Amino acid sequence: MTILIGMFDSPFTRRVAISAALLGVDFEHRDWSVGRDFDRIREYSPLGRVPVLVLDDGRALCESALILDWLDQQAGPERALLPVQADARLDALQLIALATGAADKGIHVVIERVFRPEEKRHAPWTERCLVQVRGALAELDRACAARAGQWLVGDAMTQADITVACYTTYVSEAVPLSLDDTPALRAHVARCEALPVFQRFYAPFFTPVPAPATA
Ligand SMILES: N[C@@H](CCC(=O)N[C@@H](CS)C(=O)NCC(=O)O)C(=O)O
Repeated sequence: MTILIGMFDSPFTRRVAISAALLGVDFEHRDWSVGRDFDRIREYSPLGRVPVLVLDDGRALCESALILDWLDQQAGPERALLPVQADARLDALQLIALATGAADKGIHVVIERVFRPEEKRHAPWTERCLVQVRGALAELDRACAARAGQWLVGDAMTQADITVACYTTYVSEAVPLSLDDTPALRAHVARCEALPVFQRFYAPFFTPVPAPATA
């Protein structure tokens, strides 16, 4: 049985779990923390990050974009969550890139808070990251406003909706950051988060405990 390693407060793990469920790919879940279970995770991925998807043949995929691609390959082009048609694919990838950038920069802010003692935090760096997060969210807000009440790309839910929702929820809870300035994005994310599959694979942000590597 395919194994998914990672906690669902990780937006990267979460988008994989939601996508797998939507595509009907079963997995066993290992609810391992990147703090407490760091060494155990590194037995599967040298990066010590989650998600990791361990396939039946023992291969361990260690990047959510790669795992999503594998899931889409299992499902085939008709059911794939990333659109196949060129324009739709580009639109979806652009939204995913913006949401990914927001999550990446949001994580920088979280790391400053969680891993650095207060006297070692560098406020200009945090401010810069927040400008970048807000810029990406504002662009996503415009995209959501243009598609109000609809899925972001085409007539059905795509990976753009899943990733935008998972990553925006993460940023708003973990940074934390209000979505009041991005009401269309907030509404779109709320619509996704209300779906049973999003609720099933959700855990509130859990502050990781930094753990040094043993080797
Ligand atoms: N680009 C990677 C990012 C994975 C990632 O950064 N995961 C976080 C969990 S939210 C992690 O494992 N952090 C621990 C670390 O980097 O040491 C992906 O999409 O899979």
